[in-house]
Formats: sequence, C-alpha cells, structure tokens
Amino acid sequence: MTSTPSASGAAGSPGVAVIGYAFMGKAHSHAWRNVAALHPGAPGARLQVLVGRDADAVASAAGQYGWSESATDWHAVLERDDIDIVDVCVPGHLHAEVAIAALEAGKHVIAEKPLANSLAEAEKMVATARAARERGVHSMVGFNYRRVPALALARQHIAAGRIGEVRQVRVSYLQDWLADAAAPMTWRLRRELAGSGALGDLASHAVDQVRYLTGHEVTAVNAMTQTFVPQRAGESGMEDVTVDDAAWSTMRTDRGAVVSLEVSRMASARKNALEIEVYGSTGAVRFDLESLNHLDVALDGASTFCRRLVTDPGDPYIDGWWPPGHVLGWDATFTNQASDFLTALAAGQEPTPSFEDGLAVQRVLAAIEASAAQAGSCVEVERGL
Ligand code: SOE
Repeated sequence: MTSTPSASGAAGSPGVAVIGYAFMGKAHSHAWRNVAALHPGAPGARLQVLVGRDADAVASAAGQYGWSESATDWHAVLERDDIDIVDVCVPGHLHAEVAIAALEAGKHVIAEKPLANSLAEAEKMVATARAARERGVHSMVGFNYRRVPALALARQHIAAGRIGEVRQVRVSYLQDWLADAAAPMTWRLRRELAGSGALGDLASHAVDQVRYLTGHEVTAVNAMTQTFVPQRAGESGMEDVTVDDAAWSTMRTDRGAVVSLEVSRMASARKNALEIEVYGSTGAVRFDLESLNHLDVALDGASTFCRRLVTDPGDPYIDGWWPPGHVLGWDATFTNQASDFLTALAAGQEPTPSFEDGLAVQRVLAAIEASAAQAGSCVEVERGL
C-alpha cells in the first residue's frame, strides 16, 4: 500500500475503491473527485484507494488522479471497513469475480459495461446483486451515456409521447482505433479477456440506448459480424484476433418497432461516433455523441428537425453544471453517473441501470453472436430473469 501526497475527498463520505486505473479508471476517478463540487446536494465520495496490478504504475496514477492510496491486492481491499463502494474498471473477464466478491463483502458496486463476458457470468452477477439488495447493498452497471443530458432529454420526450409511437430506431457506434492493420494486439482483441469485440465494447452501449430511450425490449435479431484483420502483432509475433471488429443487426422489439444497429472499431475517420435516431408516428429525435450538447427534435407533429442546445436551466443534469451555452464534455457523463449513484445510495435505493439491465443487454449481444454464427438467421432473445 502506498500513500500519495495529494489525498482528496470528504471525510464522512463513502469510501471508494476503483479497481483498474487505465482509461476507464481515469474517467471514473475524475468523476468521484468532482461529483460533490459540481452537483448541488450530491453526497461526496472519499477517494480512498486505487487498485492495479503494477505497483509503480498504480501508485503514480493514484497520485495523479487524487487518490489517498494505491494497492495491488483487490481481495485485501474488499476486507477493509473504510471502503463502502467498489468501482470495477478492469477488463471484462474479471468483472464477475470482482463484483460478486465485493457484493458478498457488503460493498456497493458499479461495474463498467459490458456487465460480463458471458451470459452465465452475467446471470450469476444478477443473482448475487439480488441477494445483496435484500441486505441493503446496491449495484449498478456503468452505461454512462444514459447520463448525457441530451439523451436523457430525448428519453423524456419519447416517454411523454411527443414523437408518438416509436416505429424505427437507427443506432450506430463507430470508432477507428483499429482501422490500421498494423495497430498492435491488445486484450480487447482476445475473446478470453474481452468476451467479444465491437459487440461488447460498443454495441452494449447501443443496445442499452435502445432500451433506455424507447422502453422497448429487443425480442429477435438477424445479424452479421466481421473480423477484418484476423491477426495482429503481439509480444510473441503475429497473434490471432478472436473477436469481431464490427457487427450489423436488424432487430424487432416487443412493441412492434424495428431497429437497425451498426458498430465498428474499424470505421476510418470516426473517433467516437455514437449516433441515434428514433422515429415515431408524430415526430423524431436525433443525436450524435460527437456533438453531445445538441439534440435534434421534431416533436408533436413537426415536419422538420430543429436543433436544440441542451444546456438550459431545467435540462437534465444541467443544475450541476454551467450557465446556458457553456457546453459539457464526455467526462460529464461519468460525473453525472457518480452523482446518480451516490444519491441513490444515500436514499437507500437501487441505482439504475441495474445488473438486470446489464443482463438484458448481454442477452441481445448473445443473440447477435448466435445469429451471425448461423449466417444471419433470426434468433430470439432469451427472456426472463
Ligand atoms: C473503447 O472503444 C471505448 O473506450 C469504450 O470501451 C467505452 O465504453 C466508450 O465510451 C468509448 O470507447
């Protein structure tokens, strides 16, 4: 255990341990550090310990991100009385093990998406979360894009009936960080570590948005996946890529809508493009993450879209931020997520999205994989919990 000079966090606030200190660990650390300063009324968090395998690297990250300590043994961290919340930011193959152990140790848990690498693991996590809930121990899966103000507003409009009956959804999530065939092998391209490729990484967000925005459940899918670069340079020469680079699917929902979904980490020149369009009988909404403060709306029978900057007083989450027109960044989604999580815990409530939501998404992803393996034939999504 190493103490850092720049310890931060409010005494008396829940003590947090983040497990994992790479990209997501950094984004979550930023959120825990800033949540109470930004969101009026949000309980604070004590940045107690950042956990990772490499002692020097995690100590350095802990100092940089503002943690009191760093540690290398997450099992030991779960035994500590000064830790109330465990935030799981490790690669997918460890989600189930860490989250289940943390819940059983009486810690509230946030697990990064996708919930797990397999349906069996996700089901176990849900069973553990349900038992923990009975003991007042809560859990959430980190679909941070639910906390984009424009998407939260889109959901409000749809729920209020302002686009009528939802008929069609188009959702795509495109990135390009693997477009170069010379990009090296990473854990994200190994099935045993990541579970899947663009599917778990990006389609998990896309499917979650379909459920979140419309309230529909996906019931059946036809799909195709593609691995464009089957081998990449690893530490020991060329290694097999064992996950998808991209996936396409058409889907039906339980309330008669049709969804088209497209995800890729090989879409040249697209960096982090999550685009969503929802078309209803009397209107539509349209969103692009690369312009995340905007929502295009055609409401209540309007025949064209108009663009709305979602930074006005009363817009979702904006009370915690800046005056109108002073735009938010991608990091705000994690701060808003931390605020919602801490607020739910303080009220003794289960935060959303729950592990059940994570499992529901996982079932759609499993159906996509199954359909792709059967040349795109229709696969029903498993239901029931
Ligand atoms: C990488 O593709 C990644 O970091 C995803 O894992 C995140 O969930 C997404 O928000 C940004 O891109």
